[in-house]
Amino acid sequence: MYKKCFIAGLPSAGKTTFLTALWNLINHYPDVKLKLNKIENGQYLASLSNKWANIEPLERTVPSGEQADISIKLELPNKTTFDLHLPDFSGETFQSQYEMREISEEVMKYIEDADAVLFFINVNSIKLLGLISEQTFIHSSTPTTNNDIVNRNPKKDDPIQIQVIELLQFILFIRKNKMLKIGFMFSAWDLIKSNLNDIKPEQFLEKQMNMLWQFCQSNDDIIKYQTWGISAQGGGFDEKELLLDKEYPYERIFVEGNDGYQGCDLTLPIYLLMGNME
Ligand SMILES: Nc1nc2c(ncn2[C@@H]2O[C@H](COP(=O)(O)OP(=O)(O)OP(=O)(O)O)[C@@H](O)[C@H]2O)c(=O)[nH]1
Ligand SMILES: [Mg+2]
Repeated sequence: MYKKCFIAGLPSAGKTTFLTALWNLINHYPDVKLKLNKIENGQYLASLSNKWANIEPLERTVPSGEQADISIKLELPNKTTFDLHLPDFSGETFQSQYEMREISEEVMKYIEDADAVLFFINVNSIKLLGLISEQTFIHSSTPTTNNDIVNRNPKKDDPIQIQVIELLQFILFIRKNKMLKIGFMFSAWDLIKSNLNDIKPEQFLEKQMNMLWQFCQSNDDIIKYQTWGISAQGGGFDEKELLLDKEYPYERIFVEGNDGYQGCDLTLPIYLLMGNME
């Protein structure tokens, strides 16, 4: 059996950190849903794994350093094995698709064939909403000048959820509206735990990214989605000492589902998203 996960996300969405943590976890932790059977080309993730274990920043994935096809042989609970293909694309690849309407044939092919999409969104890139009464407004009498409009920088100025919706529309278009299974992976979830402790990933989508939530609801004939809170690094670099105290690096990983699951199994979202493999 052969399965393909498409990993999408804007720059700094947490894609490479997830893949590196996943690699470390399946190599060292026996109690995962999908167990490691054999790695075909693990060089890339193995080389990042040390940095991750020592809480050192990973380098940005630049387009020339993309790993289009990482292949891992995994074992299902019923012992059958399958090859999981995952790419580590650069966030710039997705942003140029958003901004320039350009996409490489390689990425297009991956999108067409994918069994599921893991869409990474760094919660740190989302401005948390509050009540209108809590906001401080600056009332300006100066009308917006033409210059402001001309200087709009879509990558920087457009809200993340607008960019995500646009990218999802591209993906649906490329797949000719074939049913799309999406896992929204809210990365740096440790920041949410320390700020909005009891919010579940599904509520985060509905409350903090309401337009994206509505987009998914109104397209439920072609989109099936799940939401996950993911802390693949375990915390920020300012918490390094605390994180290094753990006996095994994988103990820092934190995954939260909507059904109450809280643990370190990064393979669980992949397993549940793929569905019907056994
Ligand atoms: N606090 C916290 N920060 C995280 C976590 N995971 C990733 N980050 C931070 O998020 C930033 C981006 O992470 P990457 O994994 O490099 O993101 P990427 O999606 O691969 O980005 P590109 O390679 O630019 O496309 C880094 O500064 C990470 O340290 C986490 O679990 N917690
Ligand atoms: Mg990366």
